[in-house]
Amino acid sequence: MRHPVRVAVTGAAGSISYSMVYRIASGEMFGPDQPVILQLVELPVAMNALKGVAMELADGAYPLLHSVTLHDNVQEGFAGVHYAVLVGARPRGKGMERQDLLEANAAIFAEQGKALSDFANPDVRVLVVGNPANTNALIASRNAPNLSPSQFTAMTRLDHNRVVGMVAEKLGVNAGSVRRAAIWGNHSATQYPDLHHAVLDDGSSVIDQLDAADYRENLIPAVQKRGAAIIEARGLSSAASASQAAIDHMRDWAAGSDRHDWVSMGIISDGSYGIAKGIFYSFPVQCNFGAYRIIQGLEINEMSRELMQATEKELLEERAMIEHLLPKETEEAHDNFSYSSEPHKPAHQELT
Ligand code: NAX
Repeated sequence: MRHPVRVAVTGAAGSISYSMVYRIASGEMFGPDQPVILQLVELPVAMNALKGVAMELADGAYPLLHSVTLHDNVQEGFAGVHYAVLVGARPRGKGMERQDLLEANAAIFAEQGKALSDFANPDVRVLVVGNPANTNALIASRNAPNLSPSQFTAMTRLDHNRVVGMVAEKLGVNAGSVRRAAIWGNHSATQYPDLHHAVLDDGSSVIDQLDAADYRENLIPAVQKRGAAIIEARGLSSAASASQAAIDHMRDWAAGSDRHDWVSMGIISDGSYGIAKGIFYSFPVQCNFGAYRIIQGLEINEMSRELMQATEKELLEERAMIEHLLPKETEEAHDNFSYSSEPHKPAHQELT
């Protein structure tokens, strides 16, 4: 039996986590032969609810669940972790401006980045789910001087899965047969779901089977606004699909993604496709045992360029709003980080 991996989840008593932690315990994130230790983190006010989550984890009698610890602070909650899924974030309150929201989250994610840097396993891999996810990932990584920015990612896999699901429905095919979709940019309404390179299992081009006006005027906005549509229908935000996306993201990052397909991840921009360095921007990537690699050399047409730049602009604006809160000393390292294509070992294999 392998040694267990330590997995921290923040916001662990919230809706997304309630759809996720049981699936981590059953092996869906790290595989059916990988035991896990769950280190669940919540705000002090939610510790009682978190105890309930832990009771249900015990009642699931999961063979892969080595142990569960509960924490009301990240310094203890992140101790020794190999993976961290940062779900908890400050939601937008009444009368709160975008700047207030960014600043409130900057304080949370700065503390979390620092704690990861100081207390997590040096090979930790971090997924930021809590919104605004891309800029929160930037803040966390800039506050983690002992870690590489490539160890931080923001979740755009839900957007990726959404466009795959929608186009599959439109073309009357199974979602599993749609490959090479891409999400560019921010996890927000400016994101660009790009189907220009997508193919079906039989090798046929997806974009050739779509009506160009329908793609631009209906499908792209439907993906961009899917979160709002779910809130409108359900009265609650997406939780099951968000949890699925987090599981897909971490599983592919840790174990490798399908080599015939791409996935989308919000990652530190290295300047690929002319996107400003140093922001967390979603690119199409392939993963190979703990490392990701941006898909290079794609032809970008005028429409794509325009949409990729619109979402880049929003991320640059978000960064400008919290720039004064970013530590200066990590700026140069961030902008000049070099991505090693040498695959890392999965963090947990080093333990065994
Ligand atoms: P909930 O409000 O149900 O749960 C959030 C939980 O986080 C609460 O239990 C709260 O006590 C806890 N929390 C808040 N601040 C914390 C902190 N500093 N440390 C530890 N715990 C903290 O929200 P839920 O529906 O689970 O959504 C969580 C986050 O995911 C939100 O920010 C949401 O906007 C974001 N989402 C991101 C998505 C993505 O694709 N990147 C999609 C789904 C979701 O909208």
